[in-house]
Amino acid sequence: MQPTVFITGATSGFGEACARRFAQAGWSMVLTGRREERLLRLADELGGQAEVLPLVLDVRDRVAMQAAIDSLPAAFATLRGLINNAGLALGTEAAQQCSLDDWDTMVDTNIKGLLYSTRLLLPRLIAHGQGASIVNLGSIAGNWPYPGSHVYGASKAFVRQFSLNLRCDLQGTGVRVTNLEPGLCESEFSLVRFAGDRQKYAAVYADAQPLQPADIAETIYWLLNQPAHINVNSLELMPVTQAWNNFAIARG
Ligand code: NDP
Ligand code: 8X3
Repeated sequence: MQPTVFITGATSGFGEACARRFAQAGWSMVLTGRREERLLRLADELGGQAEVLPLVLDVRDRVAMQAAIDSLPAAFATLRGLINNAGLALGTEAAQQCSLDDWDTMVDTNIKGLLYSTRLLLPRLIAHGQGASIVNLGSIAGNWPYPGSHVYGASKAFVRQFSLNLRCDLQGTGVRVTNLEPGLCESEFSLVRFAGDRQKYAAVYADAQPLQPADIAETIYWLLNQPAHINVNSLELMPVTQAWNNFAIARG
């Protein structure tokens, strides 16, 4: 039987790249996201390589998540992998200028959505036991502060601590947990962050040689294929062109 993986947010960026990488290796997969047309097109495209179950789902909808997961076909009774990838940043304005609605959306998606998929799928990962893996998409924004990161960065700091805490509770089950913490990576992430502004989106990546979604997918594939006795607790990666800058000092 082929190994199985459940990927949240498979309609673009890292999630889509993971779907392609795992399909190439013949893994069975559940792919989720809100944009139905994209999801079905991807499932159709990859369906020749692997067993693909597309689920149109909003990770913020706890009732729908529970219903969909409860109804998973028998082939997904046990899961080898969960890639908690669905997430977003909204805006880069200073905290004192930005919208509470945006903060709600980031908390509901990046924190609560990830909690729902994790809790609802844990029994299936534990049923698989040794070798099962959860990869949570953290970020460098959860490790390092920068202006305009406020709730986005804080949501990723939550994901980091939750990932480490999960490891304690899962000890003895064989289930591994990794918090993956990428830096600048070219995807629709910045299009979403800048509310569809293509100029701002392009400026983020211009001449920067950012990471690419395929780089992240390859890293996640590597993580899920490490020998079963190894747990990579956290893994931070950046493009070579990205580094830290000075502390800021307000003068006058
Ligand atoms: P994309 O915007 O390309 O992809 C985000 C994915 O999340 C989409 O498939 C989107 O699908 C899905 N998603 C968003 N909200 C929801 C929701 N409420 N319910 C279900 N799915 C949802 O961004 P990336 O691929 O770059 O980002 C993936 C993850 O990686 C995010 O958690 C992000 O915070 C993190 N990350 C990104 C970095 C980057 O520089 N790009 C760096 C570090 C971390 P749909 O809209 O169809 O629902
Ligand atoms: C995305 C990376 O640096 O834009 O998580 O916050 S960053």
